[in-house]
Amino acid sequence: MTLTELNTDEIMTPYPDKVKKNRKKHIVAKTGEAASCPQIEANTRTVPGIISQRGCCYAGCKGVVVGPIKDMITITHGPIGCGYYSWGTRRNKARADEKTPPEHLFGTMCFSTDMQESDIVFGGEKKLTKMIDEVVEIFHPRAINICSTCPIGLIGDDLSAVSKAAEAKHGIPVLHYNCEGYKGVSQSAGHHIANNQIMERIIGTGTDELEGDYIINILGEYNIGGDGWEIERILKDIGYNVNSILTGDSAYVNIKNLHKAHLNLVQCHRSINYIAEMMETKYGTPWLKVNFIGVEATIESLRDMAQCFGDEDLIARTEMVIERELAAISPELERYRKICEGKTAFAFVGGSRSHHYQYLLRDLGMEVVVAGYEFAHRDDYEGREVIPTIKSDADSKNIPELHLEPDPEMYEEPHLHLKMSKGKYDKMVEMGKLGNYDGMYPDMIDGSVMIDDPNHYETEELIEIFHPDLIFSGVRDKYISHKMGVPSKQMHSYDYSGPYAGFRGAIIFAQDVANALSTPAWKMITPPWEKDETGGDE
Ligand code: CFN
Repeated sequence: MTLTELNTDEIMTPYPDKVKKNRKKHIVAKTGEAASCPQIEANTRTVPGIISQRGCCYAGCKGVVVGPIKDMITITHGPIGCGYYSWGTRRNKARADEKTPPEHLFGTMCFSTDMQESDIVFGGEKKLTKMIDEVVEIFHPRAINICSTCPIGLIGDDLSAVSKAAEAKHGIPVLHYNCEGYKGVSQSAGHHIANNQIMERIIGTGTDELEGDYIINILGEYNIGGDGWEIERILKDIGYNVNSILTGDSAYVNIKNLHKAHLNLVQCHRSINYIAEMMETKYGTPWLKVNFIGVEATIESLRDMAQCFGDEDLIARTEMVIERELAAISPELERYRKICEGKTAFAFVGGSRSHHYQYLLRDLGMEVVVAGYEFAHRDDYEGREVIPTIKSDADSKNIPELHLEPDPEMYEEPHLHLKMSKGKYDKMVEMGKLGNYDGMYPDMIDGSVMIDDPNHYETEELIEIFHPDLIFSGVRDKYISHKMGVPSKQMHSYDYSGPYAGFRGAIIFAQDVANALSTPAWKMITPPWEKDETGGDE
């Protein structure tokens, strides 16, 4: 069934009129008739009382963007729960390398000021200062992040003053983020705050001369389950020099030199588009939207990159690596494809994966019939060309933009290292020939549904209507589908599996999906709609 046939009102029946009016704007069905995406309401406040899947501003800043920087100590200034629950759950892996020895790896540790009642009453600045002193004395980090939680904003601790004093005392950068959980409407505000601070305080401060041609950064890749390493493996093989992956397995010492790269790749646009755009303004660094989730998508992204640099050798080497990788994975992929073909799925993830994973599922012959984002903005659904900038976005109102000018000393002619002029590049993007991973709607199949900030109740209703074979979601809604007899894969942390990116990742993903689809246990569960009212089977 498609949502057009169903009529959204039917799902919304139990809602009060006001809620119904609100939620209707967040659901869009794709019909063949609509030439472009109908407007979808996004990045607005969740209706209070609704069990949303969203996280908070602190989660977006600390958990998503700055937490994974492996050689910085990130202190959660707040009650212990915020630090504890954001500790280790995202599976952003990191390891030592020639610039970052093991004693500078802090990603597996959790640092928090553990604010108590008396600190809330009398203020937590002294406690934070003491913690910084201790952390420096014990661990000697290269730099420190301090992330605020809700109560810190409410009691008004002056993080700026504490950080400045600590910098003067210890001689290392101490960055603070006013990312109190309640700011904005979701994680998205936290991404923006983190992007601004990294741009202002870290990028551009490095003086290393990076060696070689084709120097790139991969922005918006967090190395969940090792995704970044698989991407890096492929790119290095082709001949690229990867300066830094932001922020998966990244180090402060590399991020300082981000501006020395020739091209920024943007994997997750939602969490890091701000840095990509600001770097283009300040340093002239061009950026390309890519997607390394899915075999075909990976191939297209690799070809796009080679096109940008325009070097014949690089193009030839790209094709060679593609051919070799395809030969290695195709037989196994085909085996799993036989199990997966024709099956349907839901994809409910944050702000980028619900779109990116549609390519990988399509490689397996599966289609996503309902896709939802927790906190995406309208351009993630509708595409940048439809909505170039949306000034009314809830989080942009709360977060001051950094107004950057080109830096005369560091600004390079855009596309200097690329064979393609800026004009040609822009034209090719416009024609959909490069960086074509923009907006989810164009990639959805006819009769499918896009839903913004889906909640527990709507998830149940949609499962009952569409009967998907598999649901990709997070830990909060995973068990809703399990109880309904539908298997679910965590798309945030991959349920201890991964990597899923690139070529080798596709095989691991295919195996996990095929396993989930073939597990007999799911057939033994009677879904609620097949039970009578007393809870017994009909
Ligand atoms: S790794 Fe990314 S890909 S950064 Fe973002 S929007 Fe989250 S933590 Mo969970 S899986 Fe998710 Fe995206 Fe970008 Fe992850 S879809 S919700 S804030 N996300």
